[in-house]
Amino acid sequence: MKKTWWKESVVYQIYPRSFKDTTGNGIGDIHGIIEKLDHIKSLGVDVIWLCPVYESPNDDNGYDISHYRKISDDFGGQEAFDELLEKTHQKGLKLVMDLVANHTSDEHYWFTESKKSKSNPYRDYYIWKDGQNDGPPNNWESFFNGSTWEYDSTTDQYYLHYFTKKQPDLNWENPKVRKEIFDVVEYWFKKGVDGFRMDVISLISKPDGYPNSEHEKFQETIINYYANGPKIHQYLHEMNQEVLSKYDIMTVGEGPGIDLANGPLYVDASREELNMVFHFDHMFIDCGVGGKYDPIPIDFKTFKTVFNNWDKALKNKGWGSIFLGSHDFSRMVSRFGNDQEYRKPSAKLLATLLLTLRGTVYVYQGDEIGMTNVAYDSIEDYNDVETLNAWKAAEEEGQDMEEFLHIVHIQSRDNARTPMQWSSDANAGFTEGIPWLKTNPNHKNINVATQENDPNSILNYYRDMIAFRKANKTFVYGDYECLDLDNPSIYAYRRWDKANEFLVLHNFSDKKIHWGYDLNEDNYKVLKSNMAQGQQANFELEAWQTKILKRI
Ligand code: TEU
Repeated sequence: MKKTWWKESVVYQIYPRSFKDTTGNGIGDIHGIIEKLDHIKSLGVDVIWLCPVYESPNDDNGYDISHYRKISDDFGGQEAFDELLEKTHQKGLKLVMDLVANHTSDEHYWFTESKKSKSNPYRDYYIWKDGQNDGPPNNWESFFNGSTWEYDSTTDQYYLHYFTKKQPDLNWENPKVRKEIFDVVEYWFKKGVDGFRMDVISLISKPDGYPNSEHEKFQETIINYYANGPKIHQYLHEMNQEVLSKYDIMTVGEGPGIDLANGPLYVDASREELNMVFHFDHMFIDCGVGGKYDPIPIDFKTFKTVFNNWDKALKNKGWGSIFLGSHDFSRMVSRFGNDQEYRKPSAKLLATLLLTLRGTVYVYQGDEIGMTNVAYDSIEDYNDVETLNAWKAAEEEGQDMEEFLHIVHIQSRDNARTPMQWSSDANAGFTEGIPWLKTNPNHKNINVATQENDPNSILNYYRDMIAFRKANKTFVYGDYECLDLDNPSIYAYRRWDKANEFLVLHNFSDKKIHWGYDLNEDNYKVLKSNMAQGQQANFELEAWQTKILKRI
């Protein structure tokens, strides 16, 4: 396995809108990130990934870009960005941006031109089709509810949008579009940016003929029609050859429909496409037949199996990404841990899981202090377009809306977008104005300032665990094997290389357990745990205890 900086990196993901506001307008900004660079550096991470900061009408909070080369004034504009890039590098950190190239904003110049006439030079930058029987070209549904087709009377045609109607999909078939995007990528590399996270990159190649979906489950429509289209690997290889391979940068492609079978194709180094991908196998684990807003309990064995299968699929073929949260999902401690009685140990347990698996580790802002989901009393307090559209659809279907509000509490993307909790002050020290999204009331207890001075805080545990991973490369490159897969409460695995062998035990339950596996506990020594050790046997675990043991 070839060693590289990005394989050994821990990446810190920032959702700029919610990170730190320095102007008092209630919206986080780039100067806020600059102000908090010491916090980021103090974690021991290597790379910052910034969610989109480009000019955007913000229909989907920046995932609808109206200018790929302009930094939004809401965030401080180009000057602020240049300063951030410089200061990030001065601190020995790298900066990765978000490339949203499956679609643009409908306010992007290419689209406003494209709309004008069938003969406009930008017409083929997007996907325009005639309707069928007085309706859209086919029965496809968008990620955020409703048809993927929007009618435009100017030319009496429909355009495709997998997300909102303000996010028209680009036509990657058109070589001019590909060239434009490659140029954008190169533009930022020349400025010194260290890589890209590529938004829904799995969706850029559309299926031949745009056939109707014959599947009822949305997830199946994604897999069978939207994702991994016939030319996806051709396009990515082309991007690699045209730009990516010429710079020492990192790439991580995000996308629905990336699975065990096709995942390795994206990241197999010999194919020269991307470095890593984010798959969603563990993130959609609680989606019922009706999708995300029809949640089902997480099956623990399935959860473990996802990590096992991916490690195996990528072994010797590519490199993985390890993450448990992002701006698109509820908070990891609320989802995979216990955010009530066991919030502190379970947040630390999940940190240990992240930092002891094979793959590049991604930590989402706020997870380093164990931020939790929020539960606003009214839908009025929610902002996320996915949540609001799901709400509208549920209303139209006549669902019990009190019950649906409860589902929103569990699943809304806004759970991860509440302002970063810096202190117990008003608005968590995030803004001196009115925050664009209400602060979680628990910021009085859960915040950076309080945890800073507590040696046993989640924050200090992250610092310690990140340093531990860096000091023990076995956790980066070493082999991985899961033990006792059927155990309903314990996630146990070995990590080893020629020099070392470690055993990691996590108790994902509210009960004390003595792990009765056929291994001699005396052959191990406990190196780390998320709680103080009393007179415990090596394989004994309190509720939500995690232990890293070394084979002696
Ligand atoms: O997300 C892609 C994606 O698959 C999401 O729509 C996901 O299904 C959903 O968020 C789960 O709740 C990316 C971005 O991360 C997301 O923020 C954007 O809204 C989306 O693409 C469109 O650009």
